[in-house]
Amino acid sequence: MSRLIVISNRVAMPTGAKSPGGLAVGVYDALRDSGGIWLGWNGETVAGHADTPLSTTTQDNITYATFPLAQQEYDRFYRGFSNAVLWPVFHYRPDLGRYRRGDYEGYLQVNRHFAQRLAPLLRPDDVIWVHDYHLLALGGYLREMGVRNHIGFFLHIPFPNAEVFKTIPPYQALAQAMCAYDVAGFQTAADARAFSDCCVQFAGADREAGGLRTGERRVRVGTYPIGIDVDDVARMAQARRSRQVAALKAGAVDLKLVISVDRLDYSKGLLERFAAFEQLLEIEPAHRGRVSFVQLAPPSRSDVHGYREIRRELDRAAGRINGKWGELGWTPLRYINRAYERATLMPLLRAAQVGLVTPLRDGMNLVAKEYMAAQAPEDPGVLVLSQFAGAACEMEDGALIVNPYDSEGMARTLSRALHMPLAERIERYQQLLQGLRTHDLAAWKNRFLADLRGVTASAASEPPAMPA
Ligand code: ADQ
Repeated sequence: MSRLIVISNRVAMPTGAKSPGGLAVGVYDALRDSGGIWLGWNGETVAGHADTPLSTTTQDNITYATFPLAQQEYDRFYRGFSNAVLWPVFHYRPDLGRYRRGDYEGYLQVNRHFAQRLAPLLRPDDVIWVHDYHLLALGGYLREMGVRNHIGFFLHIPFPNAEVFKTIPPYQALAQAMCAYDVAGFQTAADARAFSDCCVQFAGADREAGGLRTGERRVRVGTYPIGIDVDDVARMAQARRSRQVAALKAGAVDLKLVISVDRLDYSKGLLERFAAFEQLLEIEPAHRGRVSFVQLAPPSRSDVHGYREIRRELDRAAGRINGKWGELGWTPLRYINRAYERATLMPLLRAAQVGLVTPLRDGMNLVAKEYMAAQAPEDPGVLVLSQFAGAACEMEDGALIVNPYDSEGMARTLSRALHMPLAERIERYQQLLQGLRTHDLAAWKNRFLADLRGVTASAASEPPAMPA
């Protein structure tokens, strides 16, 4: 089998987290199967120009090739265009976008830099898999440098519709650059459709069976919903004694838990969720003192515009809710800005009667899947899921689907979840588990790679015109 080359903004080093999450495991398995290279930023920034040589480590047939970013690259490429333009706009929040031409130029420069680092390492039959919104233009630069390998791209976040995409000033150049990939993969059919629409409208592409054509070049456009390793989550969730679960329930054996776990991000809908929980306490006094809502939300990207503000608002809301409703022996809302090891997190998910996953927009949302896989089959909890999470496409029959903009509706659904009879919970759990197994992490990577290896490469044709 030909080697696999994975490129992502960050690389999960083998010496890193003790229990890496879904994506890192999927990529690692794929690389180990065929041998290969994982190339990306090492997470460090250096002063001046980042022309340090690649640093490489090889383990289990995989070479990890990483490099630092110069401070200016970090500011423009990562903090600027990637996280203050692409992230908000792709999550349908152009109002939070902060476009600066210099940041866009920095973004292109770093994409070109990735291509320059990668090209000398390539063998003719290597298959290249590029991940996520930081690297939309990488394929175009590789083609410009004469790389003819199969190159696939997978977007982990949503792809916005054409009217929203158009709010990014260089939208045409971005759509054109993305047509350099042989396979463009998305979490949902709606994302794949939106991408195709943008390429037709803004990059002169024509639709054809299975994807798009621009001149001689073909792009296969597909839907590859990311999944989890169900058995691994279930195994971790069953840890016999969890100190954290015991601490949460301290003294109150009958206390019911509602749990949410997210990076602290405005796209995750935390404020709306807090409001829903408060409404639940208001409309159903019986829950007071009997249900606690646990929100785990480690801060992320605190140096990016928009994140400080949401954090301040959440601090205020959490303080107000606990001040208003709390009692000496009961804290209604446990709002914790910390990341936990997966081995700690999964038993917490299992201990909660309701998993509340209500992003305003999300590519997939793996927590929704992890919550269900972590449940005890004989007494499972209930998933309350936003209609705007990619996961809703697969989980709508088993989960209770809500509109995160309707706090009152969410409160009523929370109540329904807390009162749901055991037989219905089991039926929904079984249905969801079946889906999770069919679309698990291995299926995601196998389907994507089978398509990528199987495409008839059109790389010999003209490369797209990349911005200089
Ligand atoms: P994220 O936006 O990071 O990922 P998500 O899919 O929920 O969102 O994945 C987060 C992962 O981090 C999960 O495995 C979760 O368990 C873990 N995590 C979150 N909060 C944690 C905490 N407090 N402590 C420990 N672990 C925590 C992007 C897209 C998603 C898409 C994924 C994968 O935004 O839509 O599902 O990529 O494609």
